[in-house]
Amino acid sequence: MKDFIAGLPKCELHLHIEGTLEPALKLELARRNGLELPYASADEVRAAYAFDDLPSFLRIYYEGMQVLRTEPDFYDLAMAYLRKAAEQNVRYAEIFFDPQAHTSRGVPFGVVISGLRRALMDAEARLGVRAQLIMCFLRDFQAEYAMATLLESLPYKEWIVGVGLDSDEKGNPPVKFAAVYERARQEGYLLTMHCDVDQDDSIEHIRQAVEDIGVNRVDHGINILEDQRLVEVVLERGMGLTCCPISNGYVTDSMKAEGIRKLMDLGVRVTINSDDPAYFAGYVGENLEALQASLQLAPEELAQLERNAFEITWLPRHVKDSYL
Ligand code: ES4
Ligand code: ZN
Repeated sequence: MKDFIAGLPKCELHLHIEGTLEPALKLELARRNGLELPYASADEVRAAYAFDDLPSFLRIYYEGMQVLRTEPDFYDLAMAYLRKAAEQNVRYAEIFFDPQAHTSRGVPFGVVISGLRRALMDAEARLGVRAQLIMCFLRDFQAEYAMATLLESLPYKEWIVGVGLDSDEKGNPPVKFAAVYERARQEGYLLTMHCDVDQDDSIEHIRQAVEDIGVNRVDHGINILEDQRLVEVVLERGMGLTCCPISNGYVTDSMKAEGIRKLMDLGVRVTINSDDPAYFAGYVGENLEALQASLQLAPEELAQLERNAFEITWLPRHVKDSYL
């Protein structure tokens, strides 16, 4: 089974590039940028990764990314992920980045996206992994800052396939960003947003994302099972969900494998992804292995999960078809 999963051509649709920052690279970037970290080794960095819910994870995630300063830092970050992806037979990835986590510390938008873009181009040429970028807004910042970031992104529009929404969901519902999403749609961006697992208002947030905002897909979104009517809306539209089993186990008390099973049985286009693999200790291959072990999935079911992912990618139809 391990070999089958390793050989399966994969597609990753829920991956925060800042969440791929491995401890060894974190130390190297700190050294390169003349920053003092309170850790002497990669093991010490990892030992400080103590989180059991979304806010405690996010604190460590934002702290960790402060070593990212220059264009080559962002290049090295993305290139390291894409090398890992190639090793796991990931053929295509849609990669989230959080510009406000950098612009809010004085790193220019252009520095962030130029480094990421250069890595994507090199990875396609050298590793055969294709990827596109999705710009996420931080939902715990004001909507005005998201709108300013959207406007700042417009000169780089050709490098960004869509927008997302992440960070702390508590008290930050989708409709807070209705105007931002409307403008993003007008600019030609495709739309997704996080509706994290087991949040205070998960089902209402999913309803807003699907019905009020009209997103093209939902990140996480497993709680949709609480409302049969919404499940039917998603089925009718052929919408996908980007689920992250190992991440679920950190942010809640379980991987939510049974929920994923139910969604698969209902015919929803569920996909399996890694979220923040450097922090949750599992890239997409490990996520598929963990889910398979929990649900006893057959090879055909694993292949279907990857077909779901290729089917809901934001690639032109003819490119999509070349993967299916
Ligand atoms: C995230 Cl697991 C999760 N949830 C919300 N925002 C995020 N950003 C990075 N990982
Ligand atoms: Zn995420």
